[in-house]
Amino acid sequence: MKLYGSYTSPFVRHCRIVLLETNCACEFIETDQATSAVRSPTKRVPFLEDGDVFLTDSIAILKYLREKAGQSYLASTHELNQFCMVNTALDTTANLFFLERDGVDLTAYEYTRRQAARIESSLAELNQLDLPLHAPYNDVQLRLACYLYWALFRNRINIESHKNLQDFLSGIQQHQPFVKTAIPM
Ligand SMILES: N[C@@H](CCC(=O)N[C@@H](CS)C(=O)NCC(=O)O)C(=O)O
Repeated sequence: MKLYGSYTSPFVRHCRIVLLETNCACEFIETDQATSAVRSPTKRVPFLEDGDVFLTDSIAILKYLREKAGQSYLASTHELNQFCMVNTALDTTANLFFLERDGVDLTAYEYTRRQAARIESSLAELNQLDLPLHAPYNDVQLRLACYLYWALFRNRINIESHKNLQDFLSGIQQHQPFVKTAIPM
């Protein structure tokens, strides 16, 4: 099995955490944007190869890895909805990050202002979740931690007024699979 990705991507990190949690043997192949543009129709990382299986989105990859290990994945509608909310905030934050890096003034358009507002309202809602302070963590919580860590690393969000999120993030920074997949400094 081969996982293609970068060490900074929060989507890839979630897959790497699950590989560690499930003790699944997998080669990690560091992949830049030029390579993913050629190798994957989505032109993004992560993507995964396992014999005849070729998966091009972290959500499918996570389902594949959890099921291979006999574990459940986003089993309830409620959990799936929470996952979607975290993922929407992550996707939106990543889009604005790439747009700003390409020189777009994010305050100049109704669309980008609405994206920024979506991030703030999602963070406020996520701060209301019942979040654990130690393992075990489910895939909603792992996704949330990968998102918060990356968005803080990229200076895209401020969670000073969200104490629940801060405490959750402090706790998960003791979880070995999370520690071992930290963005290299
Ligand atoms: N929905 C995808 C999102 C993956 C994604 O956005 N990956 C980013 C890296 S963080 C990427 O490869 N972006 C390159 C681009 O958009 O050109 C997933 O969950 O795998």
